[in-house]
Amino acid sequence: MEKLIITCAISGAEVTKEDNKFVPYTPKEMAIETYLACQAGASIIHLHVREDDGTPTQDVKRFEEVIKQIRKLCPNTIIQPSTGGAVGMSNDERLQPIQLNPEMCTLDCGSVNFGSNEVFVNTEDDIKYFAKKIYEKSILPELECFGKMHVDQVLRLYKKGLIKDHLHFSFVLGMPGGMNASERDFVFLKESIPKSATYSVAGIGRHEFPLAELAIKDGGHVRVGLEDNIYLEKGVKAEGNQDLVKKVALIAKKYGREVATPDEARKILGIKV
Ligand code: KMH
Ligand code: ZN
Repeated sequence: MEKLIITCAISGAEVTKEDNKFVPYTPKEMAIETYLACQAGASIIHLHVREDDGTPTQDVKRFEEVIKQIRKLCPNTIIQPSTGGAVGMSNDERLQPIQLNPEMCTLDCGSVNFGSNEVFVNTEDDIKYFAKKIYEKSILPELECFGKMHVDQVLRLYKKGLIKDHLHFSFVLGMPGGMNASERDFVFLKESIPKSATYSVAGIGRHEFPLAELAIKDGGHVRVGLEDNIYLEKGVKAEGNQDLVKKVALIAKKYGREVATPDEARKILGIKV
């Protein structure tokens, strides 16, 4: 089986230090969390940035500073800035980090209920706009799908040539308001994408590790991190992102999946080294 790409979503935009004190806010904290996660086996860092007080921001200058600090410790890690940002941000605000020409970034492929009274809005026109800007810079988008209709949305735009090869999906499952993370749901999604595509899973909360195990067995890839889940196991908080990455690496070992280095991940995803 192909080597396993582990992505670590170190911070997100919503989770706070009150939820888990290891959630990084400052550039230095982000660099240290990245370093430890990469030492544990992560080859991609899914990156949101924050102000020092934890407020989410898509400010390009803040991304630049965080990436500069990360690069000092992890020169070869794949950095995947979020273009999702936080609910309520404008499209151009969200797109700011692509100005830094990262190798990858996220592309959110549909709207979804978020929390109890918010909607994370990604209309078809928004997706087309993001895709155009991302492909203009030859960045590989990770296609964030919170449900089957988002996969269908990708395939419609792919047929029109607006979303292009290589297709790398991220199935973000188990979020209230999104699609469940059951085995049946997972199978439905992964059987819906073209054979030439790759996928990663991101299980939210208690779904993180069961979903990771399904993907590992199937030859898919995995995202973990404090953005998605703050617990190592029921009632035990992770003491940093590296705890979550280590746990996935152990599951991979159980199934004989080797963990990919950043350059191996680039090869699997068709990113030029
Ligand atoms: N924070 C969410 C509203 C992404 O990074 O592309 C959006 C998100 C998805 O986390
Ligand atoms: Zn994110």
